[in-house]
Amino acid sequence: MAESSTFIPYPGVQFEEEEMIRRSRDYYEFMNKRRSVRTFSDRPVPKEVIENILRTAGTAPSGAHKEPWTFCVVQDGELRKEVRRLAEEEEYRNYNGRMSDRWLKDLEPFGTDYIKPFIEVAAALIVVFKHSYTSDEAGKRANNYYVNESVGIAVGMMLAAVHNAGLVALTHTPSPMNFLEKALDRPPNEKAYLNIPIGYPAEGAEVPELTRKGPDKLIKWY
Ligand code: IYR
Repeated sequence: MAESSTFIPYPGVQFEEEEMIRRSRDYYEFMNKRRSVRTFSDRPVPKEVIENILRTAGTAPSGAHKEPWTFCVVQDGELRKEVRRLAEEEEYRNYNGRMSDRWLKDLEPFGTDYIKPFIEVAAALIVVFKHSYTSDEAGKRANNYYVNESVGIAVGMMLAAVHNAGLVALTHTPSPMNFLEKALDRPPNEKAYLNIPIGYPAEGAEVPELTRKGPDKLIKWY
């Protein structure tokens, strides 16, 4: 919406109840097949596909429609090598002292460690930045609202779009993540939020066996 409060008719979609039931079930069953994958193929993905996935993320709602996000697509080999080096440096310290024993135990079923080949291998690395504030044209600071919520929703929609394209992703959280701001030369209002390799899964990729909360645990009706 522009500065003014112009309203237009909602141009949305509607379905008959029967179709609504079918579509909602089909979509759940489809999304229930999404998994985080840690081993990627280096097979390239068309630029148009990446762009469509990120445009989908950009349809997310945000506080006061400030759209407080930037999605950086990193494909350059040298830059990815550097990002991997910096990420592994932090992760090494995480796995060797910074994470508690309990945390390490909780991660055991997932087989993660500080070595992160996917940063270099996957078709693209999507580094998501949140805008803690925005600078307007005059260089004046403007506020953003509910930034974490907004960017989290956008990333969720991005993950659904990746799955819809038949690709896989991993929400990687090197911590601290500020090395990404420097490596990608982002402006001071942008803070790294998530590092998300996307692409084809490696041949024979495996994922940990897990179950999801059923509706009785997931939902409380009042
Ligand atoms: N950031 C580390 C550790 C890690 C933490 C959680 I919580 C995970 O669900 C998975 C990994 C890493 O990416 O290896």
